[in-house]
Amino acid sequence: MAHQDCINCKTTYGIDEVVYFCKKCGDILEIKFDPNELAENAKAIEWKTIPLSVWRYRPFMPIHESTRLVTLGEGGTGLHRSERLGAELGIQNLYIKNEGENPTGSFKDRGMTVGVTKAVELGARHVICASTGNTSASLAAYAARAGIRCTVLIPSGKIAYGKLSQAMIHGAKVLQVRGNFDEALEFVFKLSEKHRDIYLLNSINPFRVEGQKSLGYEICDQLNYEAPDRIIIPVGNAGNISAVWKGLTEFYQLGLIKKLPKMTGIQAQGSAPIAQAIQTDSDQIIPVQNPETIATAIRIGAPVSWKKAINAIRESHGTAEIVTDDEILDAQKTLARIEGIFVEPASASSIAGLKKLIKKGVVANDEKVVCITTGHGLKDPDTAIKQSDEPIEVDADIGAIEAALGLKKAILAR
Ligand code: AN7
Repeated sequence: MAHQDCINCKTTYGIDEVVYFCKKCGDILEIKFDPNELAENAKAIEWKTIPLSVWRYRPFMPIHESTRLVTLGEGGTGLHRSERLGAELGIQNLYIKNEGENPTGSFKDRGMTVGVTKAVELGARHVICASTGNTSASLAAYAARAGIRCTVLIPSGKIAYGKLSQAMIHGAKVLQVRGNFDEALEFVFKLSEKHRDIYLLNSINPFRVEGQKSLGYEICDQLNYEAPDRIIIPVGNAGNISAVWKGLTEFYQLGLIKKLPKMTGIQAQGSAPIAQAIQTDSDQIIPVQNPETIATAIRIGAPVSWKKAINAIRESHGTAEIVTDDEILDAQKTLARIEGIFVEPASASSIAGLKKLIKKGVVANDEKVVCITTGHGLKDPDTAIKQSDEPIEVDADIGAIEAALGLKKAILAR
């Protein structure tokens, strides 16, 4: 069976042990499978019959066979060939992996279906997370599905309304902490240590990472087991880029893909400690005290999975880029207008990052690139409305409508 290993000192913990940080050195944990076991499990996958989804890869998930799954049908999101956007940006082979197509509208559902399934398996009746929005929306939905209690802590300041409405309607207890995300996260760590009956489901939870690794598997599956040259991902707490890399390396070790893509992380200016560490070739991050960006989902100053992310980027010979709010908004609008894909600002950072990297000559025009868009545009309708033309109010009269559209007056047949 798989086990939980400390990413630093390699201390091992059992798969059914409730432990969030290494008891020896305090670092975060990851699930490790014995490579032979993974190869054996791969044989159990019904590749031909089970559709694309997180649970297609059930034998690669650290969940007991008899466990009932808490699922809403996650994964299996579209990988959209984007010729028009590619032409606009100057590359030939561009794909958008649109994670907004998940049940609650973000990639978080991949991790939550596994995380909440594990929570129930462990007997938890109360789950908690801190969130910039999407994690709380997803956890609230899966907790409702499982019939267990849910508490979410969100930072003060602007929270995208779509996300907040989801956490609220699913019946989570929503606390808005007078502080930023990083502070809210510290509180949920403390609460779950102090009250052992509350199960922690932030992205340091390695079972969530296992669910999210399916995003890496799925991209390869959709490209016929030919990995792309590069995968570009918005980075906040850095759980996702780490998870995708884990999935890719597992497929590589199994011989299912022959090469590994360059992992490319994009952060927003004002919240970019990982990109800064990569660009300055540092082995440490300098946390940002008061992170700011219009992309509220990734307004995170002290990413907990930074070590895993830096490792993924360096090992894969990838890179990291920083984009401004204006670049993010411009990319959001372009994607919506050229490809018909509406994503929230944080998600558009992957497109903004790609544009910048092409301009800098880092991304070559013949690379096969997959940009991951992490959350649906309806999550944050305010930002979309602010940068679009307002509806034009007209009289209920054909002439008035024609005038507003700049059409010639209709010539009525006699
Ligand atoms: C749309 O919901 O951290 O690098 O608390 O919602 O894995 O943190 C959200 C993160 C990118 C960054 N895009 O992913 C939360 C939260 C969207 C997001 C990210 C988030 P990570």
